[in-house]
Amino acid sequence: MSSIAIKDVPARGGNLTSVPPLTDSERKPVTKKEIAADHPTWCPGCGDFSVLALYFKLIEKRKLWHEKITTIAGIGCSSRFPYFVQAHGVHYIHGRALPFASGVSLSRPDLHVFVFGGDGDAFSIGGNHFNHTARKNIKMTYVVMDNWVYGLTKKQTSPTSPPGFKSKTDTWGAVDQPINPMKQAIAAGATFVARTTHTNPNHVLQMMEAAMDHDGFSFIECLSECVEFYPGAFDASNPRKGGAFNLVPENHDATDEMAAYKLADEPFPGKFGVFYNINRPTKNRLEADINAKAQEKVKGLQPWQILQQNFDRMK
Ligand SMILES: Cc1ncc(C[n+]2csc(CCOP(=O)(O)OP(=O)(O)O)c2C)c(N)n1
Ligand code: SF4
Ligand SMILES: [Mg+2]
Repeated sequence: MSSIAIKDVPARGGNLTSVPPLTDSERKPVTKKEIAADHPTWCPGCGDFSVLALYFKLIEKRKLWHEKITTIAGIGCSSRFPYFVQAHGVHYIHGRALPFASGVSLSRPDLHVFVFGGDGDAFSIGGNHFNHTARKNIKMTYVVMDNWVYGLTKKQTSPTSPPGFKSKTDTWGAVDQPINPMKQAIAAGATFVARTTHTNPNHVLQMMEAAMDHDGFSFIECLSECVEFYPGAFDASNPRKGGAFNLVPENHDATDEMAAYKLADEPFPGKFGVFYNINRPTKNRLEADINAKAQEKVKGLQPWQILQQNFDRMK
């Protein structure tokens, strides 16, 4: 992560104070080279590399300006994401990326906030935040890089690990019923719910773009293999490993909640694509409306006069 250095601020000539900045059409779009960190510290072959590469592709394709790129994460291997994007970003507290991102989203309507993280970060310690951010429909895109394991802490059972998975916390094999991220997201109130896998780059990019264009809380479960602690977990979804990558059928009605549940209930490898996509007013818009109405009432008053009025009312 870095703040914008003076050299990055687009300006004509060297005098930043007297020369007007370039207009959007005069500026050169940001390139991957400018925002990619030197060496992501993931293990060679980790699925997270491909998600990062596609995020860069998205930034280039959608011509996002440097100062508009906002990448937020919690803690985990996948959550190291913002370190590798040389733009505004936060590597926040474990499981707390969404509350932080909510604040950014609600206060900066000019940004589209991207949050990246793992299955543990999203559904264990961050489980409650996931549910509440989804139901509030706060505008952002949340990509959960699901590897069915805690990678950073070296192989503990995660909430998405399948029964029987042997880990440091379940040496005889996991016994708990795993979370189904897609069902969880739909039930919590997410208004855009999609599923993809790191082994299909075009599809990941397609899902990220659709999520970014959604006005609300958009959630993507992206299978992302941990080659160190759960190798081969997703082979059954990878045609190159003899598996099957099947798209959501064209006739699927993504506004039909029950149809979305049905897709989410299919056994692995299931389907890939947009399961659920509806329009519901965002918290961003509802709060902006309240603020606009309140401001209309106090039109013409200085901030101190508004404060005085409030104090007077309390007397
Ligand atoms: C409050 C707190 N509790 C526990 C930890 C230890 N911890 C760090 S990452 C992690 C889980 C990471 O798993 P996941 O979110 O699936 O990410 P991955 O590493 O698999 O990408 C845990 C338990 C922590 N850093 N902070
Ligand atoms: S431990 Fe697993 S998730 Fe973490 S960087 Fe290595 S391969 Fe990726
Ligand atoms: Mg994980």
